[in-house]
Amino acid sequence: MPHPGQAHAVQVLHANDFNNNIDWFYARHAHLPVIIRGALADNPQIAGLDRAAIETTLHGCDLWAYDCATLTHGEYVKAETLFADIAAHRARYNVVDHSILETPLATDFSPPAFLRHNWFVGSPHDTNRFVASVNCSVKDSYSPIHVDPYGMQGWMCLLFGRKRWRLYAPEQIPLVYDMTSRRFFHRRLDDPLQFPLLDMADYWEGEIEAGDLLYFPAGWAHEVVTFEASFGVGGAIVNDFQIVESMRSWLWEYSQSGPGEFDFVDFVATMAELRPRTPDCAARTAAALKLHAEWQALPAASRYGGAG
Ligand SMILES: O=C(O)CCC(=O)C(=O)O
Ligand SMILES: [Fe+2]
Repeated sequence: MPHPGQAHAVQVLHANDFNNNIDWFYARHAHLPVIIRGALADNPQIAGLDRAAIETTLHGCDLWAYDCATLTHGEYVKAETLFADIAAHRARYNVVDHSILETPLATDFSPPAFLRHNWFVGSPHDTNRFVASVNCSVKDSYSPIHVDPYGMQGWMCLLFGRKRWRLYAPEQIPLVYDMTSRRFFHRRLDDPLQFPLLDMADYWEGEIEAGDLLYFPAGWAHEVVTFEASFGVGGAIVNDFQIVESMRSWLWEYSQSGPGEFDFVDFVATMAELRPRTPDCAARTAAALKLHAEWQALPAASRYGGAG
């Protein structure tokens, strides 16, 4: 009998537990997903917004929305259309990564202090839009298992609502991914028999509600169920603390679906020169770039899983 996967509860901490110390956060906590209570203490104007105030603030904004059952087929939707859907329990759209910079919330918002070591801020590759985004989900939205691009670390903090996250470490991915179709298992659409290793995958699971922030490390796959209409702020991070893991994840992404929108290797090299902020930055970046060089030296057929 194959061994069944282990279910773990995501650890819950309070922002005060690590005193907003970035080094302590990465040394002690950031190797696993974690839920952090009280993480918007630096953003009283944002944290203080109730549902009505959020609706008023975003009125007139076009938000980039995905299909709420698959997280595909993006299109722009008016914020008031989304809030009308929420009120009517109409499940059509899920906004998960619309840059906060394109909304009035940007003026008041700064990421939580322990998550500010982020190479996306001010990079020559125009990556500021990844730093913080708004999330607006109708009840019963379901984001199937996926890995965020560029092996980004991610976080999401809810202002209202409730979501359950299930997360898989990078080494579990082959158990929940079909190599032939190059697709992750979709819990609501796929036949589990097509994914025979599924039950062997270890995962971490946790629920967030108003005031809670969920963080996940570089390259972790995740799926999210929205139990109650939710609104929050999230963000993405690439930095030298986890640059090797990000590079490994991006190389996998590249081999499955291409390089993404910007030159990740140049991004890593230039940001490491601009901002060697941890003592191990040079060594970690060199290790990440070496992974890329070794991958590039492979014959093309191996680099792209034989698909050419
Ligand atoms: O909230 C969701 O439905 C998906 C969120 C997500 O995948 C992310 O923030 O990376
Ligand atoms: Fe995601």
